[in-house]
Amino acid sequence: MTLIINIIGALFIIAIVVWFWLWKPRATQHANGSAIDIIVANGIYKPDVIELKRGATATLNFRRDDPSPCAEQVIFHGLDISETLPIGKIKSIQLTPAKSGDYRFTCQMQMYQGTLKVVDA
Ligand SMILES: [Cu+2]
Repeated sequence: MTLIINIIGALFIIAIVVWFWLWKPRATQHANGSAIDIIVANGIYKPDVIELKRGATATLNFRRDDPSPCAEQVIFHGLDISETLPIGKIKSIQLTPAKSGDYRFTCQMQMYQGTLKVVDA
């Protein structure tokens, strides 16, 4: 009996380690001046890493499926953009990044997190 409990405990610890430290869902999408769809649900932006070309106008189509107030706003840090996302509808945000670099985009509480990678064309 003790052995079984120990095994369950060990599996639990492994699951926690994998979940919090090892498992990093990363889906990079390249916008390249065109439109890109981003789903807002279950605490993550999907995709959460988006590559844009500097100086090119990209359209980010946010679709918020998460009705909780947490997901209501999206803020692009360093780009002076913040928008309110309606539930279940597409919200298009256009941006033309002038400088290359990484820009974070988050909800107002910074629980949703994503990165815009602006690269030189
Ligand atoms: Cu939030």
